[in-house]
Amino acid sequence: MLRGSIVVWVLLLLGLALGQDTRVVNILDPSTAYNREVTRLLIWVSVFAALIFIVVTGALTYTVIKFRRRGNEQGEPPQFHGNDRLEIIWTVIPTVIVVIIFGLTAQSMIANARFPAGAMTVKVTGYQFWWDYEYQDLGIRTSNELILPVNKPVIVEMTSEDVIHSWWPASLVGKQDAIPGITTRLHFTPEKEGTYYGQCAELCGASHSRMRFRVIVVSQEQFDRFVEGVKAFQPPAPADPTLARGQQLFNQQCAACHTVQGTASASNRVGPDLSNFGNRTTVGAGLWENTDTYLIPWIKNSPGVKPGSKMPAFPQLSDEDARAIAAYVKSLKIEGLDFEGLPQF
Ligand code: HEC
Ligand SMILES: [Cu+2]
Repeated sequence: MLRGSIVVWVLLLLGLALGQDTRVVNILDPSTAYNREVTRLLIWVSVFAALIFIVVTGALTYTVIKFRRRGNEQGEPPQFHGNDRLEIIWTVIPTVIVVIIFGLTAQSMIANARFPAGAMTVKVTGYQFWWDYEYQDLGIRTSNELILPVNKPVIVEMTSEDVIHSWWPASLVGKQDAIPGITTRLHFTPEKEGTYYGQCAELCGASHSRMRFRVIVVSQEQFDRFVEGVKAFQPPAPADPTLARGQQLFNQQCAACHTVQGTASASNRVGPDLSNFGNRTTVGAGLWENTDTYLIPWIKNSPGVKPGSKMPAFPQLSDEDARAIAAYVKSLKIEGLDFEGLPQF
């Protein structure tokens, strides 16, 4: 048993040490009011836990040393029962600690439950294994990477189209389940520009761990450009024969499931909105960098690289055709917007 648990710990530490992805889920990032409350609570709870640990292990150590068997003492030491004073003390102190922690928790919960005034509402819908975003007040849609303006409160209304998911951008706010047929809500105000790592936090199928996302927080000015760009989006006319070929293949093979705004054929919602896919920093719902290295295998064999993906494989596509399609989907972008290179949280 002991050896087993040592092995588990060593493997765990090794796994952490060798972890390729340096972005870790960090609930203590104090960049939103929500997480500052969580951090404050954690510190208080840790202080009390440390105090209890010191007192209990101290008393135990003292007792073991003081009352150990000395020399050739024989038999049981004198026995006694009950000590009212001691029992009252060890009942009252833990009760006081629990009441203090209850008060602090209630205070934080009330602070975090207050819905902000003047917030923007975004509807988040979970699908196996990706996320869709609708900015209801603005009448625009995007997928997988949620773009938000800095210092503006946002209310996230969440639901799911299949099983229960949970939307969790750890450095911004706590997790919230996305449940079919029900709307759940979260709210927060991002205070720092940057790219925030997000993860589905409710086991939802084969690619649950690969159901990630990003929240990209930009200046108000950049956000306005993004909104204008999405509203006015028209796919660019193919600039060369490769792009023309890509567009043609896309309309034949892919338009049945995806939306590309401004096209008649691609207006479907089985998969993510690809209207501004060229501006995405990731492919596969936050999984890989959005480069040909990952995009081309994705297009040819999505379930092969992301088990359980509802996007079918296209084994009939030649390498050249897959490259042409990749070039086309990457050409779908709002010019003058670049979300790469922001600080990462
Ligand atoms: C049967 C519906 C369907 C068809 C056909 C389809 N897709 Fe998809 N596509 C999806 C789904 C569903 C996802 C989300 C998969 C996931 O992340 O789990 C997706 C995801 C994607 C993504 C990643 C988007 C992101 O933000 O990460 C790209 C790019 C993409 N598809 C391109 C294509 C191309 C190109 C074709 C044609 C060769 C195509 N799709 C055909 C359903 C489809
Ligand atoms: Cu999920």
